[in-house]
Amino acid sequence: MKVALITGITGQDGSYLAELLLEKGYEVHGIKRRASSFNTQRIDHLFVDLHEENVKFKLHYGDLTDSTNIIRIIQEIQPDEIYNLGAMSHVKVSFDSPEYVANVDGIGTLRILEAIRILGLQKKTRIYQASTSELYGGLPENKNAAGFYDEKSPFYPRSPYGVAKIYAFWITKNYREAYGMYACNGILFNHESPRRGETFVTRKITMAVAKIAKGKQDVLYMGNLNAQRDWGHAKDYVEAMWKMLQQDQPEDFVIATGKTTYVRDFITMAFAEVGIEIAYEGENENEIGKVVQCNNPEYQIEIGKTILKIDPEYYRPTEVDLLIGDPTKANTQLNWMPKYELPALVKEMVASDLKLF
Ligand code: NDP
Ligand code: GDR
Repeated sequence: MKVALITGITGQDGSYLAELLLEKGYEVHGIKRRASSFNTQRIDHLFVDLHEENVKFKLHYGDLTDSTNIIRIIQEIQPDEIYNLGAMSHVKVSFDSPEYVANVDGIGTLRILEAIRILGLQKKTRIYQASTSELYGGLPENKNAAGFYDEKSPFYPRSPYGVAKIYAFWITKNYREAYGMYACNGILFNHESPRRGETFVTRKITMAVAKIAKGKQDVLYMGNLNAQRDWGHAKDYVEAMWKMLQQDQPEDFVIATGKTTYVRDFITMAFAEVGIEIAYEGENENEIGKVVQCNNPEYQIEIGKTILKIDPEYYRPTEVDLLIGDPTKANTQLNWMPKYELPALVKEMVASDLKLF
């Protein structure tokens, strides 16, 4: 039986990955942070009584800022695979706490790699590093000839988060080359789900759609509606993470859908799920969205009501305008294909939030 350790197991991806690995017969360990209130909602359904025999799912208290604790946990578990998903993952928040982000998202990765080296596990333990399309920074001139970002495109990060993750990318590559470790970077483009954190743009929108439809929220305040993202489903993306660690040789892969969508179009699609059509008026911070029609008799929304406004508070000091990835290498070498299209993802997220509220 293979043993896996997941940092960031309480997050969106960690929860789907834990489910996938348990299904595949792995013994799954996860690192969770001590918090003053429960932070395990996404994985509560996986818990088993530790007094039972053959327990295959176990959590350990820890933090990526604490080397001794990381070394002890890895020594105790002797994992075959480590998935380093733990991170302060919010791009806008990284401008507010840049030093912390460097410590967790950058040096945290080094701590894992060093733990493997100190414990002499470089031939046994395979490592997945959660890299990101934020490394590209969305510079148009850095796209390939076909208009996509791929494994060869230059990096130009545009936030403290992106800069911390670029350190993690290169230190992972360096340890692979210097010490022969099986260590891979998955350069994942945005991926979402009903379990997406509530302050990321897609989930913020689908929650607001559900609340506005049910009369529990008046207005959705947004930042830059003109950003474009390549959005996939987290369930598809965790499968790619696992596949990356099952190859003969460790390599880095772009995981994306190859399609990009404006934030404003995601909003339109999400409101359409509850039968609300909106029209946009104005430009940038003067912009508002008004109800044009509501063809769902279940929801009593007044025609002409303003339900969307811009709040410049949500703008970033430096923005990544457009992301679109080329997943050809993953398609061919990993035999990885996304099963979800964006309309199905939007439908699932809105339906889930309607149930929640
Ligand atoms: P989430 O924000 O949902 O989860 C982050 C996880 O990291 C949580 O379990 C969180 O714990 C944990 N964490 C935060 N700080 C620390 C710390 N100091 N020590 C240990 N653990 C910590 O992120 P996602 O699941 O969406 O993303 C997973 C990884 O993939 C992240 O590294 C992210 O940067 C990266 N990524 C994500 C993409 C996406 O579109 N989702 C795209 C590309 C990369 P807690 O629950 O206690 O906060
Ligand atoms: P991103 O995701 O920064 O791409 O990072 P996010 O959903 O936060 O933003 C996407 C785009 O939407 C614009 N936007 C808003 N964003 C938020 N959060 N809130 C708003 O109100 C809002 N209005 C407009 C943003 O400006 C941006 O352009 C995510 C994270 O999961 C990272 O950890 C990961 O590495 C990358 O995706 C790939």
